[in-house]
Amino acid sequence: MSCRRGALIVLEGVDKAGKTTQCKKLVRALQQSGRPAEMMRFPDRTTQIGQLISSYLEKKNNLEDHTVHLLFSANRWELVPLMKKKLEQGITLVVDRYAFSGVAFTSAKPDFSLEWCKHPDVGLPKPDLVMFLQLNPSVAAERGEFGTERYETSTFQRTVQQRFEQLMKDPSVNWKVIDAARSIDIVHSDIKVLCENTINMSENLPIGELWK
Ligand code: ADP
Ligand code: 2DT
Repeated sequence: MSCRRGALIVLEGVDKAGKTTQCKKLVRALQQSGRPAEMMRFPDRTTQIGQLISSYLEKKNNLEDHTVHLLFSANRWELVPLMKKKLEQGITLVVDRYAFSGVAFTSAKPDFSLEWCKHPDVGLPKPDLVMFLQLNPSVAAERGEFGTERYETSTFQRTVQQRFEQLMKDPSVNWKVIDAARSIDIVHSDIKVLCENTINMSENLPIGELWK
């Protein structure tokens, strides 16, 4: 078996920055160039924990704020064995949101510190690359109305953006900021180059541990 592992690549950013569009396009491009790649997203709403989270986001149930934070984290931990298996098989994982969204969204609520929010995710597989799709809220607004899910308001999203900016000051994470106001194709070509370099650089390195 080949000892070259796949890369763990995460896309983050506020609502409508283009994360889902770019994840799908990136996976297709990597596959077409002969590199095994799969997409994942968090929250993964298909598991039992994911279903609880999904009905919370749809405002069908109410959960206490600490509790839902821990559920989001548990939803990542429950997928860690599968993620590690795929990475070890040489599959690159392109992930739509990860622990950074977890921290940015909960810490945008009153009385939650960044430190408290990070704790449950300490030790998760560390992404080899985290791309932050940067988009001004006024440009995001032109991409359509907010939906009806929890957190989908411009005031909350502005605070989330500030929390992401705090997280991006951490040099232990390989952050790259991408200007997401450009066309889908131009953003994609930037992302693809960054990913190909990351896949080549990380294939012989062990998978790291986040925030440890
Ligand atoms: P996110 O996953 O970050 O919420 P999406 O990928 O779902 O964002 O994109 C939100 C909307 O914006 C979609 O209608 C999508 O087609 C559109 N969109 C995505 N990227 C761009 C872009 N670079 N320029 C213009 N519209 C875009
Ligand atoms: P989408 O399914 O549209 O991406 O929205 N969130 C996400 C959290 O509050 N904590 C987390 O750990 C994660 C991964 C961001 C999902 C919503 O859930 C928020 C928006």
